[in-house]
Amino acid sequence: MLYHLLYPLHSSLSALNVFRYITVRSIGGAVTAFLLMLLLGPWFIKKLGQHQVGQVVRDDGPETHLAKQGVPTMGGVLILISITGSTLLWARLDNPLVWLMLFVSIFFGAIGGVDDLQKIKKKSSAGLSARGKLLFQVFGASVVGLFVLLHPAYDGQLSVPFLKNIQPDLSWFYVVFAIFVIVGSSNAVNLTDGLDGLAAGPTVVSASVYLVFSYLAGHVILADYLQIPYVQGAGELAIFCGAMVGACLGFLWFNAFPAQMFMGDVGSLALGGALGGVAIIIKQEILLAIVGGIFVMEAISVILQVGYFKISKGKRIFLMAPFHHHFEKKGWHESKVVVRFWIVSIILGLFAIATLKLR
Ligand code: 57M
Repeated sequence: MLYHLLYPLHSSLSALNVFRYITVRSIGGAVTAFLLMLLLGPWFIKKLGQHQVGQVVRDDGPETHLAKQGVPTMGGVLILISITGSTLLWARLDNPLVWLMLFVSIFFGAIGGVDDLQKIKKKSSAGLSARGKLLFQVFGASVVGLFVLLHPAYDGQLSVPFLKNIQPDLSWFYVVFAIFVIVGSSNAVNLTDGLDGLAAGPTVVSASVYLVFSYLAGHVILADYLQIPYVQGAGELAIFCGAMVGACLGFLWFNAFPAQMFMGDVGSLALGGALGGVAIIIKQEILLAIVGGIFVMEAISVILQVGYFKISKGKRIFLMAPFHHHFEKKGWHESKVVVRFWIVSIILGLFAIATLKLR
């Protein structure tokens, strides 16, 4: 919005030229979202408490989690408000990619929000049915699928990190792949969100990396130089990613151990869906498995554990899945697990950036 309001005045006041730059607006987006979280956080936590929007904690998990009963949840609503408000303020509103990403995050957030409200109302850890949730997620991701199907820039080719000359052509199957990436990413972040700061930290890292890649993908000269796919208008998604970084850092302020609020499914499904959406739109799909390696690892731990549990009729690979519970059960303090997962996430993020030059 600021671009449309202030940039046209640059001929009278040359300082307003800065609103042309994506770099400046991305930083503006991050700082605004962060401040929104910080300023509204205490009021929001109080409101959640007054309306008894508290977490229902399962009693079959690590014992330390029983103390978390009643911690205000659905902080994801504030994350979504900060991301949306900040993006609307700093991004160009004539860019369809920005609106598509806002739609994806709000739609996935709404699915999670309904789930959270049902759990709170029933005072149980069971909300929407898994099938119902998946159906809505597939529907939301199909909107992106339809976009890439109809948009001439998306030809079904995949970008493979390190192997820039190999671009497998998925043809029409790319749409199914896109839906899989978005739904998978949304659920993987959701599974990861089980310890204070565990989902928000790696999301900050992933969104930061995608901020850089969005900027480069939208820059015709840099994209060509680095041999990454050029996507017209993708640069504006750097502002959306910046808003995600700022909002998650602001959320971490309150979610750091011991958490004053949880994000709820409204936050985790939205953030995961948004990361998957950006990965598809800027054509850096496979990179998500590297940048979001923590989310992938958590999801795989659940698949392996549940699969083995069924085949072996009750035996387990990990002490408990998702993976983070395994370390808690081994006696690691929650904060130790979280910080170590962050370290791995940062290393993976740096590795992802390195793919720009390595091949
Ligand atoms: C939701 N939700 C947290 C909070 C957060 C198939 C199965 C493995 C699924 C999995 C599952 O349901 N995962 C997704 C995880 C919950 O947090 C809420 O949910 C939101 C995210 N969706 O924002 O609102 C609890 O997580 C803790 N938490 C924090 N800090 C945070 O910042 O401490 C969350 C955020 C909160 C709080 O305790 O109550 C969750 O874990 O429930 N299921 C599981 O994760 C369960 N695993 C399991 O049953 N494993 C089995 C195998 C055979 C499937 C096994 O390994 O034996 C575990 N979850 C819990 N207890 N709580 C185990 C039992």
